[in-house]
Amino acid sequence: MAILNVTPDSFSDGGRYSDPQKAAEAALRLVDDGADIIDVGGESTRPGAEPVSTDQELGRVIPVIEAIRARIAAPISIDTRKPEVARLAIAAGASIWNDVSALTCSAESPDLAARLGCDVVLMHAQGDPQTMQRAPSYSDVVGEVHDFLEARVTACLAAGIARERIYVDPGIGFGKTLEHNLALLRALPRFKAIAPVLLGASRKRFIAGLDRDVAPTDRIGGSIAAALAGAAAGVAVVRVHDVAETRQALAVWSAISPMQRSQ
Ligand code: HH2
Repeated sequence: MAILNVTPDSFSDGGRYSDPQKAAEAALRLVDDGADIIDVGGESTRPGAEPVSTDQELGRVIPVIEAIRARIAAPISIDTRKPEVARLAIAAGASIWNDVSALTCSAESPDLAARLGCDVVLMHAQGDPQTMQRAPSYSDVVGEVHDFLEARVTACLAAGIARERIYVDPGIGFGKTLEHNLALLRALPRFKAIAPVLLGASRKRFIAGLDRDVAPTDRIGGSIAAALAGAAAGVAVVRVHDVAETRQALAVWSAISPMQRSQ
């Protein structure tokens, strides 16, 4: 899954694709690089980010989704917490609702997703983007994230979302310290028992916490290491900025890995 943020303030690629045609060209390049899904986001969820209104978010993402849909057949996902944005994005051609609030932002979200018949990504976050990194705290981070995701899957099934449409995501960097992130990355196989897993570790701060404190664009090596760890743990989808580099690393790793070769 390739990240395409149409925001002025995303932590890594903010401000690059305000023009819909430029965004569609970027999506074409990402597909050429080997992306299977394009994830379009119109609201930054980096720590401390300001929320945007529904109209602002719609104004950013809908023209971009229309422009991509006109040129590319790859599935498009919409990264939003807002049901109205998801509804109109899916009408414009998206088929996946990627929600960092796991469809909890609005009580109507699960019913709407069931009616839309889209795939859903349910991500765990502690707190909201503005405050989540102030003092993340858990008594058992893996157990609490696991139980939250399991409960959200149960709620989504009850709302009528088909099981095969549901993905879960431990939410690396969303209300988590370095130690929390590492514990979750080590526990990925446990989450697979709930639903297929999506992992979003690309260019995130925990990478700088393990090496030198470099800028997001200089975190590609660490991002690839996390993607490979995810693949080894059997995650279904990796959400990344650096598609060509990640694809190459996965191709080499899967050619060498005995587990992959025997499949
Ligand atoms: N991370 C970000 C945004 N959306 N969705 C899922 N499912 N999983 C993630 O880990 C995830 C996500 C944050 O990264 P990014 O989109 O690169 O930055 P920003 O929120 O600043 O736009």
